[in-house]
Amino acid sequence: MKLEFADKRLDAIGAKIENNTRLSKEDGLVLFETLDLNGVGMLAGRVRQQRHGNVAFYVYNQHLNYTNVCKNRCRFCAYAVDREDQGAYTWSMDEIEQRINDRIAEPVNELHIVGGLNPALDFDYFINLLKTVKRLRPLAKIKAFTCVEIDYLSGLSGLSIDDTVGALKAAGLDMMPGGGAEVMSDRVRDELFPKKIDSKRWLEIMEAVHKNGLTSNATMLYGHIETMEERVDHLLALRALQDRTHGFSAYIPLAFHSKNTKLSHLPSTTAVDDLKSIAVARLLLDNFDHIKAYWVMIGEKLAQVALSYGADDLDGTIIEERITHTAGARSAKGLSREEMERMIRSAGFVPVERDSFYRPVNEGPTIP
Ligand code: V47
Ligand code: SF4
Repeated sequence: MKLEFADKRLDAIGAKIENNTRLSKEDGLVLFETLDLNGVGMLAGRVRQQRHGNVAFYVYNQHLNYTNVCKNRCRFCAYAVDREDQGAYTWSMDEIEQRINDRIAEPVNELHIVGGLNPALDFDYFINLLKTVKRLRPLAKIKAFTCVEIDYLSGLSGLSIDDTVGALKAAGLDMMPGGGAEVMSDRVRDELFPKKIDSKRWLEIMEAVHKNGLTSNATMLYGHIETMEERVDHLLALRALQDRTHGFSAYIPLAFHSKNTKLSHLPSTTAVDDLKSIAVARLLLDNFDHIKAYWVMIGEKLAQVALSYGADDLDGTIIEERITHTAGARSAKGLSREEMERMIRSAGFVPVERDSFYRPVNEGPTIP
């Protein structure tokens, strides 16, 4: 069926998608700049339907943010503190064990583990962390550490990136989350996160990780000072790396939350921008299998709508998310499996609980 667009520039983009012609940077800019949100959504919804039919994925997961002490202190981050600040914490192995044991009766399939760059921790801490989690949850997958942490751990261990990843894998690492790239622009980095690794290093580490046989996700932090061109360049850089490695599993746009950050004067992202960020990604990232609507950041209600705008995954049930909630997110702290499935069903999709590799799981396989 031919789609009708309010913005006629979408006709040519629609024709390209129909003919499996890759979209260009100019197409990406049109998609971000057009006011025809529904037009972009129809295109993305159709691609999503072709790839995944009526299925919408979610994972039963638990977040562990092992420390909020971070030497980078990015200007957009409300979560990180200095060691001597009130509220600074670093979990010992006993505390990590306690947190996992608190939910041991629940069928957690994935542990999502990230934290700050805390100079008080040595490489053994990270190896023990993975081993402890694996011992308590042998059947769950561990998705841990962004490229920023991997770079830091390579410095701590004195090992190459390949050997660092090898040591973490041997201790239990199964895959990597997508954070840390923020927006791949030197201009934005200079202003917002000058101490963090640059985009060249992020891409280099991701490439090494993929070549070491681990899959990962990719993200983009949007809705602060970035331009539309910087957004498109970021997506195209991810697409180019994916052409080489095929190691990315999902892409997740992350809506900036400004509360308690050095950018607290900036307004929240709008629903239109949130939906467009999902839909444009679905169209530009033609070599990514999955696009996630991260309900923690855009709220449960908009995440439901996003399933019709290109997203096929709502991420997880998530227990105890800290990074976005410290920055003012008003979404729930976690959702039950029933709530997740109700959200998906009432949006017109069929829920499929998955593991970290998008394999469907049956009820409760991960309780040791
Ligand atoms: O890299 C930090 C972002 C990321 C703020 O791979 C903020 O499955 C919004 O990467 N407002 C960490 N965002 C989270 C992340 C993630 C989340 C869910 C799933 C996956 C996955 C990965 O959070 C950081 C940074 O980009 N962040 N501060 C803030 N104020
Ligand atoms: Fe540290 Fe990550 Fe926060 Fe930056 S975003 S200050 S690297 S915890």
